[in-house]
Amino acid sequence: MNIVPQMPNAECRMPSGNPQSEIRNPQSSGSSRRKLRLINPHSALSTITMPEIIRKMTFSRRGLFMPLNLAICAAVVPDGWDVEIVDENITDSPHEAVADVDVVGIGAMTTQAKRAYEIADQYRALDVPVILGGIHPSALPDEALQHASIVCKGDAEATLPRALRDLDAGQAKPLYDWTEVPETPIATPRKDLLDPAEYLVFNPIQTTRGCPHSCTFCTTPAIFGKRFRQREIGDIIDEISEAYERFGSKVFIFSDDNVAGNHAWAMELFERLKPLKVRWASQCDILIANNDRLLAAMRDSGCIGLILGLESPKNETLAESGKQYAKAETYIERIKKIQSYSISIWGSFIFGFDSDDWRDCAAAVRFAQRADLCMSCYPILTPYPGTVVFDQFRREGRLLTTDWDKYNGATVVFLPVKMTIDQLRHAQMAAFHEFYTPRSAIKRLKALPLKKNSYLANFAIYRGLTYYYSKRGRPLPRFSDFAEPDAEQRIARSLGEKFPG
Ligand code: B12
Ligand code: SF4
Repeated sequence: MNIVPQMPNAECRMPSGNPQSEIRNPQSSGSSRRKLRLINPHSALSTITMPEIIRKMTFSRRGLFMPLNLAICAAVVPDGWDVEIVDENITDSPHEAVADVDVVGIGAMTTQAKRAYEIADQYRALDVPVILGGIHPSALPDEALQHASIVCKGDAEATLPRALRDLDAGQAKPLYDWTEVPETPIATPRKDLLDPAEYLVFNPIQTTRGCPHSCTFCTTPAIFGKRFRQREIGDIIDEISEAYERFGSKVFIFSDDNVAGNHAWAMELFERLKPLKVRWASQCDILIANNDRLLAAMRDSGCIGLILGLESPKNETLAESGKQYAKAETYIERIKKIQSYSISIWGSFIFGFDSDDWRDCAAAVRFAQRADLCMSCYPILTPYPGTVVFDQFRREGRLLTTDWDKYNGATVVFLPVKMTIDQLRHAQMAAFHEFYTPRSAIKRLKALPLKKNSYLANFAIYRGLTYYYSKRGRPLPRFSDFAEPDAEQRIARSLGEKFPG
């Protein structure tokens, strides 16, 4: 896979890969209406393929989140276009390309990129124009253009309608960039094109885009801009009310990076949410703890839980990660403040920064336990294209692979500094194990008030983990393994590797 950006061609790449021919004009298919097929490529992390217990808890839904990106694309196509959405994450077999549409649009996060390119190549071979969009093609448009006729960078609202109109007129360009029309409003998705019975989360609601912070590992500022962009509050309220009327939905996920990044705007949103009497969860930065009025409005609007990107309880690591807007020593106090408003906190930590060894990973777990976090996750640092760490690791020759399937937060794709690759993987699994033991769950969640759903979720994760290790006959990972004289053997055994010699 090519990671060295190339200059885009002045002309569109052709579906057949032949740079001499023209992009097929959709109207040449004969029908007056045109048809767009939108495809969500398969990704292991979007499909529920867990032990039976988790399958039961998720009511046998096959998909985790409905593809909100494609429902938004469908909402912004110009008049004269019919749209269908194909989600490979809920189908029994992989999508087969058929030339029965005028244009195909494919969206991809990095973990979906490889499959997105395979599907795009199949359609190009059938001479069907392909538009690639989403986070990964936006970060590496030159790579994506090797598989597509057109790449849309950033928001579909500001790119897709222009691309389709230009295609119709036979004047399509290879690249459409949302920054050319930056004030285009955030659209309301067409959820009617998808089946609610297929998804665990059918009603994600996006309220904002962009982020002014500069975390070195995060794609958001690079792709969606360093300015918060807020959606029309009336549109958010309408989308929620409609979901309630049509599907009886009362619990929502706000699919944002930082739902209350702009306190004044968030305050207004929460006030307008109060009369709806819904419950919701989202992601946020820890600076909300400075604002008691905001926290009260949040609670009263139905907020039940927030994911906070904490990354590390160590200042040196926070500095390295670019997360310098709050000092580590203020974390506990701020978390307790948010919890005092009956809002549960899920913490997200990242393992593998250059400043960290396994002891720092263990310290993050102890911190999460001390802070009574109801859930937490420990992804391995992943240098996503478009981020500062990607450029740094590439410059330093530390990128081990650009197989995008491996950019999943569970694989080490770069050379760490203070840990071996195996130590880093072992630290991640030890963290999940030790954080989710029933004893740890009881200490964090306490007996009263009974947080039934949190207990169930903690138990399901622990059960999934122990099932995984017992099925493979491997010992459960623990941080104490690192301190044993035969640490290397223990780690290798737990990772399922043969120890040399
Ligand atoms: C909800 C969420 C999840 C959910 C569901 C994800 C899903 N869609 O299946 C869950 C919890 C499962 C999840 C998991 C992960 N996530 Co996540 N997630 C999010 C979050 C917060 C919101 C996603 C969303 O709904 N966005 C709203 C939609 C509308 O935005 P969008 O997809 O970008 O689409 C817009 C444009 O990109 C474009 N577009 C998109 N597709 C197309 C297609 C065409 C044809 C066109 C023209 C345009 C276009 O138009 C859309 C509308 O403007 C984002 C943050 C974010 N800002 O998006 C992170 C984010 C997408 N996740 C991220 C990551 C890293 C992960 C994980 C790898 C984490 C982990 N270690 O496990 C996994 C991987 C999951 C997988 N599928 O492989 C990163 C992605 C980085 C990258 N380069 O891919 C993000 C950006 C977070 C971040 N700030 O870094 N995630
Ligand atoms: S990690 Fe969160 S706070 Fe940091 S830049 Fe990304 S969205 Fe903003």
